[in-house]
Amino acid sequence: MPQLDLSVPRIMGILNVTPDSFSDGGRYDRLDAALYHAERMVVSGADILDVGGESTRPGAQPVSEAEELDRVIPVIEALSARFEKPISIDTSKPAVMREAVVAGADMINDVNALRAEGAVAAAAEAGVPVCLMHMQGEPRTMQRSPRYDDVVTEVRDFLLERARVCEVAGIPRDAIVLDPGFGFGKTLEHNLELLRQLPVLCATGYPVLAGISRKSMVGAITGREVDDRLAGSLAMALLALEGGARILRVHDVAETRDVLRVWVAVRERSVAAGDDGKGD
Ligand code: 8Y4
Repeated sequence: MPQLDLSVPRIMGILNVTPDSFSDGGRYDRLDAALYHAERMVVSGADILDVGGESTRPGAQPVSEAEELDRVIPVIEALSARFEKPISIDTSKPAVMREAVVAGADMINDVNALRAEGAVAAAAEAGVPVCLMHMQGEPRTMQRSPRYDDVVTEVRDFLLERARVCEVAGIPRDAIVLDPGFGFGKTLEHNLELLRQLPVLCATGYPVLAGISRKSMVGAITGREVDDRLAGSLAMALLALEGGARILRVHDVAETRDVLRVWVAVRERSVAAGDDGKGD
């Protein structure tokens, strides 16, 4: 990864720029709220800021290209002017990928693994790293009846196939991150098996991103509503680190940073060596 050194695991902070998040006011209100939240995450130790303008929650409605651009571009411009941190753009739309990178995005995070027409070419031309995520079905209907013969093999083979397509299009091998897509067309059992077998995905040689924070799998295990899933999410984050995850996509940056510090101290012995774990 040219932009991002993954010799230690990194924290990706989630920055949703959707009308339901932070603010129901006008555009400046929304920009202001997003910048405030981004600053909190940077101070808390986020290594990457993941900006998303389309809700990908189960059952969510799609948003138009114009609306998505309108939401994310001003935020990316402001973030890249204010902070040194790499910015990723959470989108499946080629035009949003292109414009986001022009505005200052350093990475493309696509829950659709660049399957939209023109997305692989847009990412290759943009020249930034990509995160390819596995999803069965589409957000509106994916949780109705997820089925696999062998979830780990199917997810891995899908991701390797997408990585191959990217490499053929000219995206360097070291600019590709894989993600099993927790909660995207998966039952609790599928999610748990993917977490248990995360080393199988890591054995591909590509860095692996895990997005678990506050998701329904945490709710199903703990019986907690979405705002009370911090402890469960942190436990899952630690398990993902143990399984080899190199990027954690999270809401709660400060708390996850402490989990990462603990993991680094135990597994990499680098606290006494003066590494503060912030990676800078
Ligand atoms: C509460 C809040 C409960 C949010 C659920 C959610 C991933 C992702 C999402 C992921 C990558 C989400 C954009 C779903 N999840 N990108 N995006 N990996 N790479 N739901 O797992 O956070 S959105």
